[in-house]
Amino acid sequence: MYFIYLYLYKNKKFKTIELIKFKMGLLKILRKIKLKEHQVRLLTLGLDNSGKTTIIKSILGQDPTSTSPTLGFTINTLKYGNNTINFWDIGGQTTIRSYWRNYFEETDGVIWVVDSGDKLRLKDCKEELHNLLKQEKLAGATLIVLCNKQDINGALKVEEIKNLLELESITSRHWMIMPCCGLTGDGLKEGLNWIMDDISSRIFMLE
Ligand code: G3D
Repeated sequence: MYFIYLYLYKNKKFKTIELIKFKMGLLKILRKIKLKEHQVRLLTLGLDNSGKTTIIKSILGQDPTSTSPTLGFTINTLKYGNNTINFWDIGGQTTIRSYWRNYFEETDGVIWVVDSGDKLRLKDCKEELHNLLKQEKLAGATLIVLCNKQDINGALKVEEIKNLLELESITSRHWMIMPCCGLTGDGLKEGLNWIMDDISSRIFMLE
């Protein structure tokens, strides 16, 4: 397809407007292929120790208690109705965060995991989240903030985290915030359903 495009372009068989139409048609075809394959790419991000791996394991029905720090990234696949979700679990240590951007391409949704008991690092958490949302490649991605570790005594509630992370200032994308507990799996099904519903409706709208 690309070579046909190059040939036509180089041989001046297209005017600019036709080129734009051709490009848009190409994009539509690519989107349809993606839809047909029903591949959804979700990035799981957040500060280290927030519970990203635990949450993914819980969602996948694996033992959530056997985690070790994610130093690079892992990809896990889950069948979800007609879709296949690819979860990218990326390490959150300070030294790794600058590499997050290497994984942004083609992302449909971001699961931002917050340790609701880690009050000291919430400012850091807010800054990282807002920096992330500035990334152009993530412009269309749906965001869900999961307030993890709700079982911990004194864990911050959803409303408090929403305010501390200044989520109301996010106006250019669909977002949601929900409570959860990675260890017990509470709230994860609801969170996953919400983000998948949002992504499905967005892809449908683009059709
Ligand atoms: P990360 O992938 O974000 O770095 P992990 O985080 O999934 O490795 O989890 C970090 C620690 O938090 C783990 O404890 C894990 O058991 C714990 N954790 C994750 N989710 C919950 C939760 O909902 N409640 C509680 N109480 N703890 C949770 P360890 O002790 O292995 O470091």
